[in-house]
Amino acid sequence: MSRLIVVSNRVNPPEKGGEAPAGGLAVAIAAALKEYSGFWFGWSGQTAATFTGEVKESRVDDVTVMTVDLEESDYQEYYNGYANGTLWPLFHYRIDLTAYDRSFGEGYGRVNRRFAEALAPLIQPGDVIWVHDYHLFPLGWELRRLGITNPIGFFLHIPWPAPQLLTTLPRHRALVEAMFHYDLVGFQTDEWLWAFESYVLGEAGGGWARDGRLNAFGKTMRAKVFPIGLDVEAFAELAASETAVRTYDRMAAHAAFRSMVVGVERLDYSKGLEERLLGFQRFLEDNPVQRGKVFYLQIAPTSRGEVEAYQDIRVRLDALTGRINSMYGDMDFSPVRFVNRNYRRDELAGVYRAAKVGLVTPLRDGMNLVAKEYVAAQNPDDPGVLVLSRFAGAARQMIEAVIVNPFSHEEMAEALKRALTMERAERVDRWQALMEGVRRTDVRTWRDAFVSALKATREAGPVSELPVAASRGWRGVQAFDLARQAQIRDQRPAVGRMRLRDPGA
Ligand code: GDG
Repeated sequence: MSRLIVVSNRVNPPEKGGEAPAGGLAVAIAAALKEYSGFWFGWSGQTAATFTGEVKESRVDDVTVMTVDLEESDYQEYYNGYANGTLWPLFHYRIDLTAYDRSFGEGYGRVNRRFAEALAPLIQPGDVIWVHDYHLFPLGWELRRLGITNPIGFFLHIPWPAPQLLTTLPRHRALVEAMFHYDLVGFQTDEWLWAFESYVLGEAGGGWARDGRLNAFGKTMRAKVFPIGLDVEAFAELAASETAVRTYDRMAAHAAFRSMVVGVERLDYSKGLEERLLGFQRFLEDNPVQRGKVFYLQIAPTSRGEVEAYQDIRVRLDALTGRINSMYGDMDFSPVRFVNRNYRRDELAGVYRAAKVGLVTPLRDGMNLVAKEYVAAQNPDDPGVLVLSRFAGAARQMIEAVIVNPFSHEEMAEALKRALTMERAERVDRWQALMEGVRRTDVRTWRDAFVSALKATREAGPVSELPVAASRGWRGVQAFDLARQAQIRDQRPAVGRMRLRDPGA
């Protein structure tokens, strides 16, 4: 069996029930690597005075990891700079927060070269390489420059922006050209794939080959959708653990007769925390009868605290929380609890289960694993309700959630009311449909689909036929847009078509 080499910026497999903050990416990759031979390569999280390229090998929770340290300037320019100061906001549709600084771009290119130089000697014939996320767009190109001919795939965990946004980025063409040095590029949803294809066709003058691959910059690659999922079994184990049960009991006892609404995410402007608080405030305003009966717990550990835009949100959220609590609180009760700290995953499972509503309302999100975790943690006989933003990739799959527009305080307030007053029969029906989807598209399905598509793309050989000329240019994009929209409409069952029991039946 060929080895699988996973490459991502940070290499941080979550330790069992560990305290370490685990992003969705880390959780998903660790689960994927446990069943394949191979290793996980990337940055150690440490900085050194100068870059040595020395690779350190270790084993964490059954996963072999190979790491390199970076220089302090690498960390500032590549990680805090280009990756999290430029690409993250731009790819989450926040050009107002996007920093365009030449040194960031240079640091980004340098680190990708360094990664490639440190990784190339570890690659053997037959290895399959899987690169993850926006920190490493040019890595495939750099590996090719060093003569690596193995299959290389790339998966983007975050959204791909519409061409109108991407073209604001200096050297956007080079970024897209880099994607054509991979054999396969995966996106979370059809929406992000569609945005990518629009750029390729409209801006880069590319087209489709007859076998469905994309052709541009004199190269051919395949782009496809692979929605990421949960490690459902591991999560079920966590949810049944002693700590989860203890946390559940503690939360349930503490809530007493009140209903708990929960939100869990890294403190990030893309997650819509301010809009969520305003939506909750509106809910209390519009529903006096609910005041004192509901409280909202937001768990939001600090993330990327050295990037300016991240320091600002904390201050604004504290102020907003204080305002709502002073308006709607009582001597012995605060309607909002905002906790800026990290919890263990097994504790989170208990908290999810104790919450009547899981409020997952990002302004833009590649997928969102919290939505899936919330569903997986529920009691099948008396499940809570998932309120989900239409702008999370997860909303393309989880249509049985209560779907909201997080920019509308009214819609958020109505969704909360609906979720908190929903009859048990409807909650059970919705949950069953959601859970079936969470199980069907778990992390194993995602990993196996990606790895086998990567191997198949390589086996398909070079494309001998010319691109389909008619699809080129902006005229082609317009025709393509219409065709794609029709396709999406046909594929997505309308929420109204969902078969639910009559309330109260
Ligand atoms: C990126 C994309 C995509 C949160 N607080 C704590 C904690 N978490 C864990 C959650 C969940 C993970 O972090 C967050 O995953 P998400 O998917 O929601 O979001 P991102 O971190 O932005 O992940 C995203 C994902 O990659 C995978 O492709 O879905 O769209 O942005 O697992 O439980 N974990 C612990 N303590 C906390 O306080 N231990």
